[in-house]
Amino acid sequence: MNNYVLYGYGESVASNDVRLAFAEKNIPYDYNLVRLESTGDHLKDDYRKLNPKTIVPTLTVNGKPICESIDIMKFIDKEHPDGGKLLFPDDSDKFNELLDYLFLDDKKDLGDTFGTTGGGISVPVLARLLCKRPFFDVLRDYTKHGVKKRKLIFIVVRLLGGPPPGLYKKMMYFLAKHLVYTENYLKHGKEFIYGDKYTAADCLLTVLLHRVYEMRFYDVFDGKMLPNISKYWNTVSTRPSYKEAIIDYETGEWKPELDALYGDGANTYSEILIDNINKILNKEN
Ligand SMILES: N[C@@H](CCC(=O)N[C@@H](CS)C(=O)NCC(=O)O)C(=O)O
Repeated sequence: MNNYVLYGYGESVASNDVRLAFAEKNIPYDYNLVRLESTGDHLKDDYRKLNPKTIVPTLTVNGKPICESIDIMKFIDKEHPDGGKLLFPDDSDKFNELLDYLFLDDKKDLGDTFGTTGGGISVPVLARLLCKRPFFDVLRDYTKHGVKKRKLIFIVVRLLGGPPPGLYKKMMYFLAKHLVYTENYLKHGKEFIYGDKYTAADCLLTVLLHRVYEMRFYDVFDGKMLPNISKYWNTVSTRPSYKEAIIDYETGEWKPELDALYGDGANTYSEILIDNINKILNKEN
C-alpha cells in the first residue's frame, strides 16, 4: 500500500483539482497545509526541495514527489483503476484539448485558457494576503520564486496592493469568453463536460466554477444568461466530493479578505463581466 502525502493549500485551484480527484476515487491520503501569499511557506527551502517550482500541490508517494496537479491525477488514476471508473478514460485529441483548456498551466499567460483565468480573477484576494507581509520580505522571497514569470507579477501586486490597472478589467473579458465557450460546449446536453461519465475534466471545471462563485460572480449561476453552466454547476456542486475536497479544506484566510473587498455583496466587477458576456452572446446570435 502506497503512503500518500499531499502538500496543498485550501483555496488553491490546482490543489482543489487533486483533492477532488482523490475524493472522487475514494482514496485516503495525509495532508500538509502549505500557506502561500500570507506567509510565503511555499518559497522556503524545505518545500522547494520537494517542488523546485515552489508551487502547490505536490504529492509524495513513499517519500518521492510528483509535482504537476495533472500528473498527480493521472498517477492516482492509473494506480487505482477502480473497476474501470477512470478519470482519464481515453487519450484522444478531443479529451486532451479539453484538459489543456481547463488545466492551470503555469507556462501560459493569465487568461489564455479557462484554466489560467482562475488565477487571474483571484488577484484582488492574493494582493490583500501578500499585503499582510512587509514589502521587503515579499521582495526577498519572490525573487526566488521557481516560476520565472511569477516573480515580478507578485512583487508588483504587493507594491500596488491590488491588480495592476486595467488587468482585472481585462480578466473580465477573458472570463466572459471562457464562460461562453463552456456554455456552448455544454450544449451537447450530456450530464458532464466530456459526456455521460464524470472525468478529470469535471474535476478541473468544477474547481474553476467554484473559483468564479467564490469570487462572488453570482449572476453567472442564476440560470438566465448561461443556463447550461447553471445546470452543470448544480450537478457537480451537489456531489459529495465538492464538500469533501473543496469546502472542508478551506483555510479561512480568504473569507475575511473577500468580505473586506465586497462586504456581503457581489464582486464589484460583476456588471463588467455580465456586460462582456452579453456582448459575446449577442455577437453569436
Ligand atoms: N501547473 C501547476 C500550477 C500550480 C499552481 O500554479 N499553484 C498555485 C496555487 S493554485 C500556487 O502554488 N501559487 C503560489 C505561487 O505561485 O506563488 C499545477 O497544476 O500543479
